[in-house]
Amino acid sequence: MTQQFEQKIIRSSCPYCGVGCGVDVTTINSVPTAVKGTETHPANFGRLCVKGSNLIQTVDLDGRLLHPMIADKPVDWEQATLHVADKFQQTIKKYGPDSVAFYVSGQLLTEDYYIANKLMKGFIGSANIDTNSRLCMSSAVAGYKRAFGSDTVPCSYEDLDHTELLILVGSNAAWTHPVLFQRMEKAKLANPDVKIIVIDPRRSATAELADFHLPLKAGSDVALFNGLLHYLIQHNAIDNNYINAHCEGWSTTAAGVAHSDIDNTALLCDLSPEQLTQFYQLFADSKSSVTFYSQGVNQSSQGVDKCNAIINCHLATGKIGKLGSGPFSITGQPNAMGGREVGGLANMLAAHMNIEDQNHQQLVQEFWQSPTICTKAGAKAIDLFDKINAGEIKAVWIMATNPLVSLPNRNVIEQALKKCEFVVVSDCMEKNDTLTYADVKLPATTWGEKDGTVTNSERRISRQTGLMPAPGQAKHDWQIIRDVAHKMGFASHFDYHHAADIFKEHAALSGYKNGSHGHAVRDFDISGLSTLSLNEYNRLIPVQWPINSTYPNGRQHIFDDGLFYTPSQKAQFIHVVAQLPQQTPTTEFPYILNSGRLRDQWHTMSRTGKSAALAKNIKEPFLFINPKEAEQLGLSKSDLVKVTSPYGEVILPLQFDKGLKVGNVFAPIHWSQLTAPTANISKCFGSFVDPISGQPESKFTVVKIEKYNTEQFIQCFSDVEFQPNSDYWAKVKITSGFEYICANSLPIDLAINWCRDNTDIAGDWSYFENSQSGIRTVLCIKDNKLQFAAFLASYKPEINADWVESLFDQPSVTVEQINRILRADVAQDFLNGKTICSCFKVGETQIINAIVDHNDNTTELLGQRLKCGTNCGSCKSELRALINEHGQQHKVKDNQILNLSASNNAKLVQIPITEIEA
Ligand SMILES: Nc1nc2c(c(=O)[nH]1)N[C@H]1C(S)=C(S)[C@@H](COP(=O)(O)OP(=O)(O)OC[C@H]3O[C@@H](n4cnc5c(=O)[nH]c(N)nc54)[C@H](O)[C@@H]3O)O[C@H]1N2
Ligand SMILES: Nc1nc2c(c(=O)[nH]1)N[C@H]1C(S)=C(S)[C@@H](COP(=O)(O)OP(=O)(O)OC[C@H]3O[C@@H](n4cnc5c(=O)[nH]c(N)nc54)[C@H](O)[C@@H]3O)O[C@H]1N2
Ligand code: SF4
Ligand SMILES: [Mo]
Repeated sequence: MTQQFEQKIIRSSCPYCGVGCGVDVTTINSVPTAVKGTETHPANFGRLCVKGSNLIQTVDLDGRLLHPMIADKPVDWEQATLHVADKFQQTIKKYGPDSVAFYVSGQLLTEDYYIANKLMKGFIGSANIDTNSRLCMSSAVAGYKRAFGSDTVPCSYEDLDHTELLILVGSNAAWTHPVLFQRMEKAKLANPDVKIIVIDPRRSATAELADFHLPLKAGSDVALFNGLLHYLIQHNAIDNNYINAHCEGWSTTAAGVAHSDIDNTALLCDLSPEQLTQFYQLFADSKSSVTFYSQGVNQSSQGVDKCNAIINCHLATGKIGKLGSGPFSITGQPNAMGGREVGGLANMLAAHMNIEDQNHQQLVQEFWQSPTICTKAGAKAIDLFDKINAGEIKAVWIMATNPLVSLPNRNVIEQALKKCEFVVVSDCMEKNDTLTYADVKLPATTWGEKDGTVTNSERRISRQTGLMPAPGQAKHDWQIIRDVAHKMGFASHFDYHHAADIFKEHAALSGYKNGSHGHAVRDFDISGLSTLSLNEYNRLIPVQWPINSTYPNGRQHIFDDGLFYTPSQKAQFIHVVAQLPQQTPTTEFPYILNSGRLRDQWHTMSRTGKSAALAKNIKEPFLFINPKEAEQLGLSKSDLVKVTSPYGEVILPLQFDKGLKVGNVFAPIHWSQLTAPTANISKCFGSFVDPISGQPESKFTVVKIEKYNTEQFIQCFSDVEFQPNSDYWAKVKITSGFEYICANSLPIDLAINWCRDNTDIAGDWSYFENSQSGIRTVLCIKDNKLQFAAFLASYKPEINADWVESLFDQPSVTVEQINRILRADVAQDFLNGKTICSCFKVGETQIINAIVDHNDNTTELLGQRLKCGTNCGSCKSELRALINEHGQQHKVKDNQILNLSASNNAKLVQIPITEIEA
């Protein structure tokens, strides 16, 4: 019998960030084998970043949850959904609708999200449905709503191509929105007059592209933008016509910044008056500007005010609703926007309607024909878990998020989940920190299997498409919710057979009683998509909302007519007052801990953690500290430190980062109980939230830092996964196994026993002590195949993982290779240092050599020589940083003037020839 061979190219979208890139996936017999960016998708025009490029490595079934489970025993779907429905109904009957809650995710598709919200708000009758987007963009939503009367993102990616001035505030787009970042880079290359400013207390990878970086004091953004407004007023850079025609609240807001002069602002922001003037003058002089903001703005106890301080400056200069201008909140998750559209937050109704507006309540109930409708806001994320702790919420259903790792104050969340009478978790993975506390585990499909739509940061709706069948008994989230709704007695209202049925209903609701003759009274109107056939839905071309009879093909510049969605149709200036973050450093906790993302990992690593390629750049968590500060503390690179806040503690290796302000440290968010149990940074953050949005202050907590003493570091490579007995350990994937980095003070005289006891691998074990390097090596070989290798030393051995991995990949190893590993004698080809370019595996040492030896002082020259940065381009910021650090601008022959800053406006500094290296 000949085997059928079916190759297809299926169009979908990337499941990671809010850029929302289109992907073309090649499948062979329904197995995805290759991925490339969709040339025609307006979000990426064919580009993908390193995460998108490595998607294929993440679709295996390792670790997947494939059966519904009750109390850790597999059950069938009938039992599982009946049990969930019964428990929820009993709880509601006994304690009322507000005794139950859903905690969902911006990583659900719009269809999943829509019916979860419908079930809770229209049928259970509570608004206790909140989402991890609360931690992500709820401040941005509240900021827009205060200013525009609606949650409308006024910008498009095309604005980035046409702006004169791009201001990135609290955004590390080089790592977090890489494809957009490359678009910014391209715009600057095309027009060198374009200025880019990065506003971030930390010199991030994004700052490498900037004309200048303003390292403001953490949390001082309101003061900075109030200072800008003051400057604009003082320098007659205000658009009075625009203000008079289209805005309200100007006089109070203008009067409110009367004291925000340069000197005061400089003090509040810890910046020099010159730095401020440079920024302010550019804003005043530029005809167009985009302020692109993300978590450095949103994740703050003043997040909403930060947003309005930014929006105020755009309104005051009329820089909104025009090509190349606007306050652009960039969303993180692939479908944070879809969640906003369906009303998936506890303080919203569906289709951007207001939860406390009686007309809207009536309208939604009428449309849903529902027995009830919520009439007040439900519990926002932090309150939701507090209410579980207080015993008010007794049953919770968590979907597509891992709150134990991502919510602040882990100890409190853990306590809540332990206490909660009934915890249901829908996830695609078998294990995560939150699943540990689930009474019921429901196996969900994930990217590659799911079908539906997502909306990206520029309001563009795209299809995510199933590439392969659901594995095991996994079901789509919408199917799981539908089945539970049926069991709760709401079958006729949840009669959906395909995601398209839900989408069309959602689209119809957005247009329901929404103005007449195509003039929508509510911003979110996609009624133009409410009659799609299944075929049209499947072939939906990415389109920006609104989509209605006035804008059948979408609308790019939503406020181009100067009309807003407030009762007066005027935009609102909001008077905001700068405040300090909720905590202040003390003698006990003298440091400010900031947290955020790394280039190659996604959140709690449930997906990116499967990719060996993505583990190459940074493979363990760190506490980044300014080297000067480390010196004062007597700490050296790669020491372990204990970081303690008033809320919890973590143990992390130290890394130096000269780009950190003194007194500030930074740690990535990605590690959990499964990957580095002492490194979950959310333990250190308190439950401080913005009073309006409820978004936690995840960028600021006070901490103390102490050296954590250990005797030895162990770097292990293993065929099998294991739990190292170690004070600290971190795990990453290699192609055929795992790499572990451990540190402990166990008396491991018999290192070989430690390795054997921990892994339980049966094979031939051998041991070697290299007296020269001090590295002790333990090996296990079975049938000539390498099973395990560990390198132990009193310092971090940092053996090149590519080398060991290449040996693991071989069916058998030679005696010479065995001897080499025993001596920890890395083969010559692998002495390249830390991987910088993951696509072509180009190491730091190679890059530095090219810069130093060949004077390759542009990313293009490095790319020509080593190929680095020429595929996805995600590493270009690091290439630029290496050029800045090692490049020999100093190799100047004559007494030349050196421009020490990338900025054309920066002061030129004359360097005497004697200080210049030969
Ligand atoms: N590689 C990768 N990309 C991602 C994600 C991921 O996990 N990995 N996650 C996605 C998601 S959900 C999100 S929300 C986005 C987040 O995208 P970003 O917001 O760009 O990323 P973060 O690293 O969280 O934080 C951005 C910056 O805020 C700065 N910051 C801290 N405090 C302040 C402050 O007071 N003021 C200012 N101005 N800046 C401050 C930090 O130093 C940091 O550099 O990324 C998305 N993209
Ligand atoms: N200190 C600190 N904390 C933060 C942040 C920070 O910057 N600093 N950032 C915050 C932000 S912006 C965000 S967005 C959050 C992110 O934090 P989380 O949302 O908690 O993190 P994820 O790892 O994305 O969790 C997604 C879960 O859904 C599962 N999953 C994947 N696909 C599907 C699916 O289709 N269906 C179902 N049911 N499950 C699926 C995955 O296996 C995983 O367990 O973290 C927040 N926490
Ligand atoms: S920028 Fe990268 S992670 Fe974001 S959608 Fe595009 S490919 Fe995916
Ligand atoms: Mo996010």
